[in-house]
Amino acid sequence: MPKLAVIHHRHEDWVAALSEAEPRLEIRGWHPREAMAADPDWLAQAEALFTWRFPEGFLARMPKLHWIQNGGAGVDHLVHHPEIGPEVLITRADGQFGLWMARYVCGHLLAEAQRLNACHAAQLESRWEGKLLPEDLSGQIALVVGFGRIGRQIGRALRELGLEVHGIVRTARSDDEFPLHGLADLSQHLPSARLLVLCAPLTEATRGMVDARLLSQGHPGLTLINVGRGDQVVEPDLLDALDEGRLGRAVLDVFSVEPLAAESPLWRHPKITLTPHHSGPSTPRAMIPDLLDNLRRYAEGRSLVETVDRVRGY
Ligand code: OXD
Repeated sequence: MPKLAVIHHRHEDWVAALSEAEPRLEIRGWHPREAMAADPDWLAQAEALFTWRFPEGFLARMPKLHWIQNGGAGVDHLVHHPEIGPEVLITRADGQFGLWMARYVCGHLLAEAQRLNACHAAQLESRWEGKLLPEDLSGQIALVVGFGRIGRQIGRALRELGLEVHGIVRTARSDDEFPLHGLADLSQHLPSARLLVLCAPLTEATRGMVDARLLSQGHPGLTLINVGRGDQVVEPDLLDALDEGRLGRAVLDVFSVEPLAAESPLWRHPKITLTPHHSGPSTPRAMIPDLLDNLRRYAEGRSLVETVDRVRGY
């Protein structure tokens, strides 16, 4: 088993969970704030690091570092990190994100389609609103941008609700389950879509993809749900589109700058629902199976899974 350093704001939870799952592991953890004071001799011998973020200059303390296991799915903060040498392998883990995010997307879509706010308002006034019918989602089109494990699970859940799901990927390809279109054709599909879900990695191709040009193809019946990365949406263009009726509603879980500043106009916009980056919680319980698999592979000299292609960006 490799010596595994854990630099994480919840390092105690991760160290406890990992040691319980694999007692042979030599593991020590520190909060990112304490990392620079961590035992230098131990770190100098450690080959593997589990982290989300580490302090500047920290990797110089790990000259034997061979492998970084990211504590989440997105690796945009690591792929171009100047301190991570090309010899270091990066792996990602998405644990149960597909399930969590499918619940998130369906939950927010259904709240709207079942008119939960209007029902609640009517209830508060003891008003029987016989005409308050739910929206029929059958056959409505959902575009899911990013169709890896997470996107596919969201797609399957939406399909169960009756929607017609199309995946949007880097380049169009055939698939047994869903039509998959290239990102370059997204704007062409937008006019007929009821729902646009973003769950793609942040790369040069997806940065700023939801902008005024794309949204010019939108319409007031379109809902955007972003569980990917905030920088995939140009926030001023989004606000204009909502105000001008080129988008009906936006459900945002991720933002260019997090936590979102109190003065951001997103907080108070009547057509925005905003949540604190909670659509895919990275809990040890959900992630341990992925992490253990790779730890055992590493110990046995086998190739790791969920490795990141740093040129491609994910
Ligand atoms: C992730 C996240 O893991 O956003 O990418 O939490």
